[in-house]
Amino acid sequence: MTILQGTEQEIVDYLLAAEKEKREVEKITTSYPDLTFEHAYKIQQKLIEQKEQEGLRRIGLKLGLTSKAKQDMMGVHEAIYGYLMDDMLAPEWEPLQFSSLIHPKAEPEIAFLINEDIQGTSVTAEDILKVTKYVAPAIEIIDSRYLDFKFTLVDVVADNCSSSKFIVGNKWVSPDSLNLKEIGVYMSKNSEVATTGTSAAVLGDPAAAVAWAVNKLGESGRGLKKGDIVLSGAITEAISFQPGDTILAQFADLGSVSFSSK
Ligand code: OOG
Repeated sequence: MTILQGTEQEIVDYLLAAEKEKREVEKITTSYPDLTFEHAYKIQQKLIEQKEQEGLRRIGLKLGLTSKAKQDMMGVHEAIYGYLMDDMLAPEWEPLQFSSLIHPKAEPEIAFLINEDIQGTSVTAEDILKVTKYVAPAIEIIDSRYLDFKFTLVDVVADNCSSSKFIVGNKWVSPDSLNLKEIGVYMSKNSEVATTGTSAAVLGDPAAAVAWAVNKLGESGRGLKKGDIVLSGAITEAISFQPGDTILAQFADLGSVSFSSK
């Protein structure tokens, strides 16, 4: 698994420039068709380190491609993960600046607030629930840096899994008080239902999805830290929006979360 040091840096610069300049770019596998999944995570790591050098802070993890439907669409059998940085957390009460994004889409997800460090390679959903202080309704805004949101698995992993912004609702509840596998969700755009789903779409159980990610991190001696937020993966398809739109995600037992774009 050798990749030229310069190539990694070149790709990181290319992706960060696209994000900062808010423009779509051709996917990296067009120029580097031999990149592997392992390379993609190395590039992602370097991209996150560069963001840290620029003053941003890691505040958690996000999962992607957790639903069977999305995995089938991409022809893969595994979920993916990326990092959440402090500038991605958007408050519910402030309009989201559309002009700061490229071609964003919204997805309803369940957020986990982790209350104890956890690391390992055989972590279970039960272990995750034990270290989760609260779960909360969330909307993730994905904004792939690639042209028309078209990419391969390698491209999307290198691009920190399309991470861009996220909004967490204000109802935080203990995971003991609900059945996380059966939370019905609908998401509306301007008060019309845009999509519906249930939390079981996330690898059968969002806590199992978080356990999957912890086990993946564990393979390279990493884990989750007390205070981390984890977005456990999209429960429905992603919905596009435009300036002026209001998106609301309503979760059974968990309340709602919404944002407006301007
Ligand atoms: C990749 C990220 C998707 C999810 O929850 O499935 C994602 C994409 O851009 O589709 O975050």
